[in-house]
Amino acid sequence: MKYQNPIITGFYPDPSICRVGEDYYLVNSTFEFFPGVVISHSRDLVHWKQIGHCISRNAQLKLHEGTMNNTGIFAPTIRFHDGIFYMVVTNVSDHSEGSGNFYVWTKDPAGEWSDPVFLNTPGIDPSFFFDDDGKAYYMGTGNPEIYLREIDLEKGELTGETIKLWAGTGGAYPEGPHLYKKNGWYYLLISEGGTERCHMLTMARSRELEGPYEPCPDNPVMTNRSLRLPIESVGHADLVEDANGNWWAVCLGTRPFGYPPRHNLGRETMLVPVDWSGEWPVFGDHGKVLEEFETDKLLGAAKETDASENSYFDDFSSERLDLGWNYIYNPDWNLYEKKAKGICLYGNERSLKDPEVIAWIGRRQKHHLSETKVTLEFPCCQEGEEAGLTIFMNNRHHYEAALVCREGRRKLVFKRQIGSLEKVEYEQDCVGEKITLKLESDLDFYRFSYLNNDGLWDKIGEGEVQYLTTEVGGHFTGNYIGLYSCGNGQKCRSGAVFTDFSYKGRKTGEFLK
Ligand code: 6LW
Repeated sequence: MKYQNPIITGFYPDPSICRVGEDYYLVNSTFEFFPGVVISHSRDLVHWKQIGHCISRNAQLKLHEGTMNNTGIFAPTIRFHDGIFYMVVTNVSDHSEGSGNFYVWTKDPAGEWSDPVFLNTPGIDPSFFFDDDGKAYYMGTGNPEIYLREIDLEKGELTGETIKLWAGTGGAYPEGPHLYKKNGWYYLLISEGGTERCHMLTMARSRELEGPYEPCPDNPVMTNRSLRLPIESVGHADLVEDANGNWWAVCLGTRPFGYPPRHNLGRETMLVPVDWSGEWPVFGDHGKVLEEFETDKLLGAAKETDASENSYFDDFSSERLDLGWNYIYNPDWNLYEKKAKGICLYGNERSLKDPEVIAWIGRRQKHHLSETKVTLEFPCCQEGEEAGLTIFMNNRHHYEAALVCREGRRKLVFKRQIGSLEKVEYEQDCVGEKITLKLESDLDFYRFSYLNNDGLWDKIGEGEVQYLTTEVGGHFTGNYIGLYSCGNGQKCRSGAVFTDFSYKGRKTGEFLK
């Protein structure tokens, strides 16, 4: 059977996985977006369905406003032990309140998770390890060594001394540690080289938990660096043994295009077959991660697939927002009102270019080739107030079609922000309060249009994809398709009601044929 990578497309980085019987659970980091830490479920490792978030309440997490795409929720680890799921993670910020390493736990991964238990310990990329003797350990990135400390999960306290395990093979940023026990050996898996093009996985093992750890003679055990494969930057992996005794790794990777290569969908989740019949695991195709793997080890055909993968429609009639929608930073619930069919956004005094809480909901762009439509109703009569559809990497890199009140008139505009450059490229009086907008994407352009009175799409502008890529304007995240409203200096007087949101995505390969 063949399967295709990524198994989860779009901005789903730093995957961590655990198995409970025939069920697999996978978590991804979420940075400044809320709710925090996506959790997905699968029965066959290839088809995943989001079942919730480990952080769904404002009280669990304080996201600090400021620089986007590189603060907030970094790499989580998920583990299951004695009937309880644990998710341990870092809230990265310059501020002390609510930042640092913490864990949450639950018996029902699709339900609510506990309040955070903070662990006063440095570094990022925390992980838990449960030894056969019942002891639990915390692992994190020191500088440069990966370190280990015993933890008392009942008390929520680190108890043991800090033990330095391994500093890797000499690559930059030894990070993302996970520990596994097999055949009497402790195997330590880490990433090195940084999350960009030199990313790699390395391994070391020891007979004793505390070490000394001897590196694998074949390090790096997995990398796509300098090969120009369709999937690049692979690393930050976690291993899982399936119910039949076969091993698999999930890792992050990117799909760059153009020259020099750039990517706009963020770091995506890949699945890698692992042959661990020998002393050391062999990852993928001789250590490489391919777009397609042929394997006879996969677990039957998928019964449960995520229909939202290729197309999605939301008339916002359900009681709660679908799990795929996110907010920027901790949401201010006063900015949102649920309508019978629609969601109403009340812009605050801020602008789309402010790295702060604004009235914004967004879904990840999951395919290079996509089409999004949404209908917006916005009276828009106070100077400066604005609402629209945006393709959004961060507050400094985004393009949008919007209704804006300028000089007392309602205008349809297309504008772009690239770094500190801002430009309105289209502006036209708009008679009605209601408009249907469309955003199409391919590898070259984001194209915006609106539905005219004759039922035809009128183009209003386009912007290059390359300026909304990680290499140009981003950090650790990928692009979002966002609906927003903002007052640009004063609170909006009118609410912006969005209805009939649709998204369709296509695989790049299919399009290119
Ligand atoms: C994460 C680190 C990494 O903490 O990128 O690729 C960082 N790996 O392990 C942010 O996702």
